[in-house]
Amino acid sequence: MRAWTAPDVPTLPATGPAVAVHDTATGGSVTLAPEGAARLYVCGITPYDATHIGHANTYVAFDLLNRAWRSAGHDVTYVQNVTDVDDPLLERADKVGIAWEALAERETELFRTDMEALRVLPPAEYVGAVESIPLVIELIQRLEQIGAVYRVDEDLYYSVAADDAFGEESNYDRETMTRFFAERGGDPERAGKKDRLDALVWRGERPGEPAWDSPWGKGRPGWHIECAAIALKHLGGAFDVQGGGSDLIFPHHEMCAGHVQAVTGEPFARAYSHAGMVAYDGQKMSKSLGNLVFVSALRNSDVDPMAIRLTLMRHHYRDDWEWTDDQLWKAVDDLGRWRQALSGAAGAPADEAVAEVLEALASDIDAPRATAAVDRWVDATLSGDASDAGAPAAMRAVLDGALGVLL
Ligand code: 5CA
Ligand code: ZN
Repeated sequence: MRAWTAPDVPTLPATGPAVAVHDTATGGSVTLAPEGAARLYVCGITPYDATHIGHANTYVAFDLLNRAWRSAGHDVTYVQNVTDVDDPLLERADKVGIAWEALAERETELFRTDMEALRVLPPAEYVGAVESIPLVIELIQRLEQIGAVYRVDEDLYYSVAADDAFGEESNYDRETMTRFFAERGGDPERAGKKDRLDALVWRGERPGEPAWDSPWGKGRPGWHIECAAIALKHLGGAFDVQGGGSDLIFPHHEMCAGHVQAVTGEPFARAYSHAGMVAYDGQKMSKSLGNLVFVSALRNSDVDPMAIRLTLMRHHYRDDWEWTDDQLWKAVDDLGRWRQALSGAAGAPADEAVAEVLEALASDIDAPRATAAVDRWVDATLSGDASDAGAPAAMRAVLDGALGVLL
């Protein structure tokens, strides 16, 4: 499907260092030295409601990774899915009485405009689940050939025993896995499964639900097989980073990795990177709880999207944190000062700040450190240091190109 319009990325005044990220699987830092283009997959939205600040936090985090790679001189092949058929989408469409396709299309379009406003670089491939059904069928067939899937009534399940590395992405114990599996769309109690954690890969047709032809009868894809098939097709094996929010560590990313590793025998991704959860009113911001702050609602009330972006970047992407409006208003004020410093004919020398922004982003996407370096340059400039005529232009370029803040 169509992605969104790419913002211009200016040439930076300096080249960034090699990029390292924290890897959930090993618990350590992985320096990513891609040969050729860096390959990034980030799980996309399930489009049944508008983009909220939690989503935006995750996509801005991986946008900073994308930009850090580009700053280091790499091309980036970025792939993202849209879960445009799944239980929550069908349930919502049913509740509000509109066609699920229309709901998915409307919310995907809103997401595109939100991402554009936040200056998130679009993926090279933006791929829907529905259009990927042939890929899903092909991957299930490969799993079938190695005996990794079995039938339960009209459904097909993936056997977690098929991948020797099962559990090595999340590193959770069985009890934690079972709890998250039940909370996040799994069905540990389903009778007839070989292992409580085996994951649905093909859901046979149910009355009133959309269904597509397959060798196993009409039905629709399971959730994990969708991202596994899309990533394998568009990025190949052992791509650089699989990204998403930390609520996707298990079962989603564990199962995606399992599905692909079982058939290819090579790692799904080199690193698994997870953004923290944003809370609101004391709980994780989530569509099911309804405690949401929508990006579009803020934009509709004249909030500068760059202030939303800065509010997110004041937090380390791996931290869990709670959204409050005063952080947003603080970001609005900060941007006012940044604009003022950039508008002068000269400013404080910028070399150090430029280097620190690039260094911070390359070391596990440390946006708080990067934005603090900008603050220091702004403070020095507003205190009257106008010794460098090239500084405002250099800072403007690094803000736009590396941090995605166009002022
Ligand atoms: N379509 C699937 C992924 S294949 C899905 O999880 N969709 S989603 O719409 O529920 O979430 C989209 C992304 O936003 C995921 O990476 C998810 O981890 C992230 N996310 C959801 N809620 C929050 C939150 N409160 N804070 C931070 N990230 C969140
Ligand atoms: Zn996914």
